[in-house]
Amino acid sequence: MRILVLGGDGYLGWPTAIYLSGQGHDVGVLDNAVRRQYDHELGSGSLVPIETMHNRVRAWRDVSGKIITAYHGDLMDADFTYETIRGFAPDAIVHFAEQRSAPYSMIDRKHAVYTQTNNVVGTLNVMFAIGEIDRDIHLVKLGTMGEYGTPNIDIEEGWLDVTHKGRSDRMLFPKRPGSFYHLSKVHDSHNLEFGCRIWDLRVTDLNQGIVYGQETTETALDARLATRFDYDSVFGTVLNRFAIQAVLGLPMSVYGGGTQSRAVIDIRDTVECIRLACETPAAAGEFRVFNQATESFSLAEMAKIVANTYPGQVDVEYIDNPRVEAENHHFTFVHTALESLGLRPHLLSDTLLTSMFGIIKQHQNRVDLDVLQPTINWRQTSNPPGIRS
Ligand code: NAD
Ligand code: USQ
Repeated sequence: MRILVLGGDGYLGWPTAIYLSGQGHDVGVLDNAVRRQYDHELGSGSLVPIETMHNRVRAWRDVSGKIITAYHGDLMDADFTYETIRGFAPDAIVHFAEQRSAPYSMIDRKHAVYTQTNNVVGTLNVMFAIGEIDRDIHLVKLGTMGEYGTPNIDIEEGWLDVTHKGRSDRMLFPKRPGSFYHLSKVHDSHNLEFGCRIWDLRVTDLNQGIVYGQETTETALDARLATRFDYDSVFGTVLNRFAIQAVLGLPMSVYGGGTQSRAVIDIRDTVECIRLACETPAAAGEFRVFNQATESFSLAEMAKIVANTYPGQVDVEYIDNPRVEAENHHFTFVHTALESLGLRPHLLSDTLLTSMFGIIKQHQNRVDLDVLQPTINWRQTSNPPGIRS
């Protein structure tokens, strides 16, 4: 298949692109490198050194003999988006290209507006391009488990059968997300479901849980193929941060009481889920939703697993929760669709954490301790301090 990976320079987009290429697909990557600009803005950076998008593509050609076509540009630029899609003529588009940090979207008005504009308008441009150029292109869109929030009923895969006052309907599962970023994903989901109804688009919305890990089979082939590894309090995600704190001998920063539960997934399963979704496209007019997560834990349980796996003493520090989120709640979610397509999940208890510790040790001299502390408080409309320029 011809597969265009939007956001192909990011944490997940790059390993996905080389995985799909390694599996025999013709792959293109599109990115505007804005993720690297957020690093400059925040004074942070990837723990593991990463090459530019063009160097990565060259390195992949050297290592595998396969060509990935790179497009540098912004999805907010409709002409560029249309031109790229017309030129590459994909069978499937995998859309990772959004501002994906919840804390970043909560800094202040400017960052909330940027996040929602970038994400919603970028997705609308892709949707219209598919609508005008070729409606058979299957759009595989990254959503997030956080779109659902923490409802007091089990979370289904996108849709809910409801009977109300004697009448029944199949409805989009109600959403109650917890940040302006997560809200942007809900807006995308609604726009895409509408596109399926009016233009017969084929869309798979992948409501992914929190990803952990840094290495896939392909990124491990050559140091130039490494993907980024974020540990700062804005872009670093919880399990990756806990693993880094363990190696540095710092206490793991559990926000609030640690009873919040979250869905998680191993980075090696992310790339496989994308392959499975691409190779079994949604039907014309179908808005298909998969919950792309394999397990869930409370934050305290995650900290305990990291502490038990790390060969040394690790402490936990309970920090006043800078976020507004339910701490005692029901959390059960259905995740059978991808497994029924053939996903064989790696579990958190598997070996990945151990290999992460090795990678972290190798690069621990690059850590800037200042960027580890959380500085963005959900209760404030403006969070200037702590954001370093
Ligand atoms: P990332 O920030 O590392 O990668 C996103 C990439 O998209 C970046 O390289 C960025 O430069 C690019 N991008 C952003 N806006 C763009 C635009 N307007 N035009 C062109 N390129 C643009 O993020 P990631 O962690 O790889 O996440 C990828 C996707 O998966 C996101 O949509 C995110 O919401 C979703 N997701 C991530 C996780 C996670 O734990 N990392 C979990 C669930 C869902
Ligand atoms: N948390 C801590 N300590 C930390 C960092 C976070 O306790 O040091 C807590 C947060 O309060 C939250 C949970 O861990 O309850 C998850 O936080 P996170 O920063 O790891 O993840 P989140 O903000 O939810 O966002 C990440 C990705 C986002 C993706 C989402 C999947 O950045 O792109 O959409 O995970 S999900 O959470 O399922 O919506």
